[in-house]
Amino acid sequence: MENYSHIFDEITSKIISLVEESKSLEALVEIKNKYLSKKGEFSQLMIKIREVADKKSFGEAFNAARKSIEEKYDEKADKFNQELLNKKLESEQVDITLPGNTLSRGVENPFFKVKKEIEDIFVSMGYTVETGPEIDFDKYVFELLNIPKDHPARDMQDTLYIDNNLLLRSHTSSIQAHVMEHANGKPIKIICPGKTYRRDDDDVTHSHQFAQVEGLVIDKNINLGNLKATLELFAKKMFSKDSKVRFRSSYFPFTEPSVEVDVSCFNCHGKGCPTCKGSGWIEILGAGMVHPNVLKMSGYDPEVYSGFAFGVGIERVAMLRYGIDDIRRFYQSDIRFIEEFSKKVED
Ligand code: FA5
Repeated sequence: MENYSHIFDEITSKIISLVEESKSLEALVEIKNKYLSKKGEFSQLMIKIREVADKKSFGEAFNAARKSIEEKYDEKADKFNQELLNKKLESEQVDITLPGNTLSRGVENPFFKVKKEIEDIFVSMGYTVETGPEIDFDKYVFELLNIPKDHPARDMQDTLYIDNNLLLRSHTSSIQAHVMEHANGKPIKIICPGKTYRRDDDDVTHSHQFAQVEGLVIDKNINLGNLKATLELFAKKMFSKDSKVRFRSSYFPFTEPSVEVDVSCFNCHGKGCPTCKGSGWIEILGAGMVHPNVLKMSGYDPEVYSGFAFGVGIERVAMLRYGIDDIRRFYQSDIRFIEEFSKKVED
């Protein structure tokens, strides 16, 4: 077995001392290109293998020399890389004790807060939540609710018509009509929140676009007492434990009897104050027993089934609940209003 290491000794120690003396990563790379690349001076020595007898020993000597160069090279390259990293870390140092940028927390608009609270109260009483189309057919908004064409009650709920038959719904009672149509004469216990539209002049308590929550219960033996107990419970949960409700007779074509419902003033508890304009009561919704014609039109036998319905304005409830003086504040996107409201909630 021949020993060929002498062929590589000189160049190996030359390259190793160049590597040791190199002052930068770039200089190191230059050495690599010059000696160790495919065409490099060191790599080219391999060609001599053609001339030697013991090719195995030659290859081993070549590889041993190459290994010792590479070890030195890697050691030096690691040293340069570590120096670079240290420099970078020093220049990019972050003071983790500095205070961070604070993000201001969003606050829920009182409208959505109250909508959710109303839903929660009725869901806890076993109601399910239904929705319906905001653009609806005349049939559902009026006719199935016992308001035929040319009925004077249409004047109170004038709205935007897309054509003779299609319109922006003026109340959420239209959702009742949809649900009853698909219930196949079975009992119903639902609430229906949603946007509504009317040709009303905007003022502090009226908007041309507002929201209501409709309630509808249909079953055997449903009576006005059930309606009163339900709304009383709603008022107690929504406003205050000692809230009372008062029924005043009213008129809606789709209920008989019909009532306007007042809640005892949560501010003065019935004594009379500016909030309730001195009366001790505040009107919050319209309600009544479902009219026999409405039951019949949707396939219920009024001799067997009865029901109650109510419709409450969400903004009006929110205004009473949080002392908001103008309904238009809900739609003006004024951040100061929301901030003011967030203070009230935290108080
Ligand atoms: C109705 O809309 C009936 N559909 C309610 C109903 C349902 C009665 C089921 C019987 C049975 P009314 O027009 O009174 O009724 O409106 C009901 C509530 O919506 C009002 O009490 C009020 O809270 C709110 N509301 C009505 N008009 C406006 C308006 N322009 N802006 C804001 N809220 C309004």
